[in-house]
Amino acid sequence: MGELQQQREPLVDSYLAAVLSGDRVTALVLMREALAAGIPLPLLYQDVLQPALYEIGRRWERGQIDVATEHLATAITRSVMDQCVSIVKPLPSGPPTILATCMSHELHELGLRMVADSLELDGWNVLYLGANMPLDPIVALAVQYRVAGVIVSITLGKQARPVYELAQALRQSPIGATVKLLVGGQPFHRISGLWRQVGADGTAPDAIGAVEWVRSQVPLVREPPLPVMARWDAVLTTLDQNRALLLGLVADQLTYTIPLLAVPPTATDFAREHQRQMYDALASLHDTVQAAWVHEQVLVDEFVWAGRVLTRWGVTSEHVAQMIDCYVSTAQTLRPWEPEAQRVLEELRDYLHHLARTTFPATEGP
Ligand code: B12
Repeated sequence: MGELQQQREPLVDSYLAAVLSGDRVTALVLMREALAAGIPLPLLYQDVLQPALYEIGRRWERGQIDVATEHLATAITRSVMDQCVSIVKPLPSGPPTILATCMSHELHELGLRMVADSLELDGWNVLYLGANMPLDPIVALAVQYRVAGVIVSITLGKQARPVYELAQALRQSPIGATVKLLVGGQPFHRISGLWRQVGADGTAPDAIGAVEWVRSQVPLVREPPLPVMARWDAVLTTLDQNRALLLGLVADQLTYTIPLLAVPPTATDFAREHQRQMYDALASLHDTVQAAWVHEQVLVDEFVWAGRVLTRWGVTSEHVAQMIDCYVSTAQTLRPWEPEAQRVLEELRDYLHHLARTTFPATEGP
């Protein structure tokens, strides 16, 4: 992404300045803005967070920052990663397919997290164990879930030996004939061929490379990512840019298509009851959408906003489905959508209908 390359260095510098001064909010805002500009999270990990962390390591080594500042910057980065992931990550579905771990006494886990997050964004369901894991429980869990792949991250050179032992243990386990072992981390950058010596099936230099490797080497039927979220970014950006126009059009359209909208909120007890139901329904929709897409903030905001307007007008909960149709069809007419965006919006509508059906009790009209 050329644009990111141009922005990369200033972004690394700003991010670094923020985390080194303990400014978590600015660090998060920088990443959120980059995500909103359409830069995929794995690329942000690779081109911004990783260079910033490496630079922190260099400064700490040279005595330019103390250990407390290094810990602070790392803790902020960890939290920024958690929040960014909750913005973009679809909920994994289906059984775990990949186990991600570090070995005993390896405390560096952010690289592993980046790899695991990137795999989950690609639709793989990852059992994430993190730092400092003893060998036996790793193997036991891998066997219990019959995972198709194990990924191990090491940062300290002395961790090569425990990885070798893990490789041997996995080969002798009941999943030994099928499980693939992918290893990575800085020692593998420095020593070419080390991955073979530890008995792994492969290595990759970074999280994006890890996803490519897993795609090509792990032969299994995997659950696809939630259909809408996987391709939602571009559509979301456009909807966001057109928010006022979109919602105005939806409101106009609804006024004609839903007769109840003409009922003033305080006109009858019915209206008040429907107002309450509508509010509950929208609150449920809000929660369910948030749970499903964790962060689908803009989408959720649209519904809450529209919901408030509709509530004031006294709409029944069963009109939520119509609201969804209006929303989607209006969004589709807003601009010459590409076929892919059209499909995404249709999937969104189907998914929201499903949510509406499973979340809201049917209500009687007046
Ligand atoms: C943060 C940090 C810590 C934190 C870690 C916290 C955490 N939750 O992770 C803490 C404070 C615990 C720590 C402790 C130590 N640290 Co430290 N640490 C770092 C620092 C600054 C950043 C690490 C990091 O997150 N890097 C960013 C990630 C994203 O990069 P990455 O791991 O390389 O991952 C990428 C790729 O390698 C690849 N990848 C990684 N894993 C995998 C796995 C697979 C399967 C694949 C395919 C790819 C892959 O993809 C990732 C994303 O692109 C580094 C500096 C550095 N150069 O990394 C020093 C650094 C690694 N630490 C160092 C040292 C010396 C230590 C300590 C020994 C210090 C001490 N005396 O206590 C201890 C050791 C603790 C232990 N037993 O593990 C040295 C290591 C020197 C060496 N060559 O051995 C470094 C390089 C600092 C330095 N310049 O001297 N550290």
